[in-house]
Amino acid sequence: MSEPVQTPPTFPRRIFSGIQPSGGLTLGNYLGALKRFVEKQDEGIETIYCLVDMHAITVWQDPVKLRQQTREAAAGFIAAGIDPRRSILFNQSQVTAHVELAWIFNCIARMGWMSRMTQFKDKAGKNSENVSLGLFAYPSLMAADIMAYKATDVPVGEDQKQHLELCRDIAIKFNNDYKVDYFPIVEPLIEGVATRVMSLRDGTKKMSKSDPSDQSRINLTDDADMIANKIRKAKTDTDPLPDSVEGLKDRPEARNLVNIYAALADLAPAKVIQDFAGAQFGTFKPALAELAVAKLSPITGEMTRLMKDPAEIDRILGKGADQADAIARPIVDKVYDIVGMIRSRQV
Ligand code: AQP
Repeated sequence: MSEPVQTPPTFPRRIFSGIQPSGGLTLGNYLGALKRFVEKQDEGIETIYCLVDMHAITVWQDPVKLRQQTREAAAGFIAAGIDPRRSILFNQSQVTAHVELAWIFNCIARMGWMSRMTQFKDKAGKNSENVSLGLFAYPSLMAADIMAYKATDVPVGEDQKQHLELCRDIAIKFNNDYKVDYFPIVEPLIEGVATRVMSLRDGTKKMSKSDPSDQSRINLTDDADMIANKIRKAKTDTDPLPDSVEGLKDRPEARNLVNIYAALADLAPAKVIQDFAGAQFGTFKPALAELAVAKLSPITGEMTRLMKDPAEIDRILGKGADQADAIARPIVDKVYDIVGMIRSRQV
């Protein structure tokens, strides 16, 4: 007799994503992640968003600044449209299920898998002997962040694609090793024209909050003059804008500015090129600066207002952590059971 065919379980759709409070939020974080987080919330799917402070300390963080940056990031989320009544918003360290599951995943993930992570190689550079063990294990904690909620969909920028593939590998290996269908296999949601916003100083490098040059990025806390000034000074070539997107192929800086414009205006890059075909940067940059200020100023203003009441931000994060814990705790407790740990304390 043939074996009965097992249909894999279906998992309810749940969205999880996070941002490190390792500096101020950038335009890259906004267009590649935050703006998308708001769209997902507005689609009515359950959304869980996390300020991943445990990830942030994989690189040294000043404790006073870390607290400040975490509150500022929370303010950025809310100002950008995350509604704590409709999404769960919290900081990672308040929900211990993340690190507990990360340890178990450290025992599932293979050294070879981790060694292939390009973000580790980029961040460690020539100094790999001297970076923290946490930086190496970062993708395992990221997999735990997602799997602690059995999240099915993870909106991220392009740079996180490899980490999500690793998350899938860990979930598959866990399910196989323990002969269970316990964890879903996540789908990365890498969508839109701004999945990789590049540095304003070098169109081949990702815009990053930890880049030593503040001129390389637009921060969500920058005022209108700073935004306009950074865009005016952004590196470009000397040619006018082409009349088709193909003409941007070998022009990384020009392509970056066109993509930023398109993402901010919710237009296709082809439409932006159609509107600005043949324009010099002397014309395009002021238009981009005007658009960026119009889109970002309301967020900056709201962030400034929210930051005046840090106790309220802490209250929102605490309430979100309670809600997150209520989902993650039973999921991680069941993992202990699956792997064979005795859990006999009376609580
Ligand atoms: N330049 C970018 N373009 C598009 N998306 C981006 N993201 C980050 N930079 C860009 C997306 O933002 C989310 C949160 O990222 P993160 O802060 O957790 O870590 P990161 O990707 O390492 O971002 P940074 O700014 O480069 O941080 P540092 O400098 O601290 O390492 C992710 O979805 C990411 O894809």
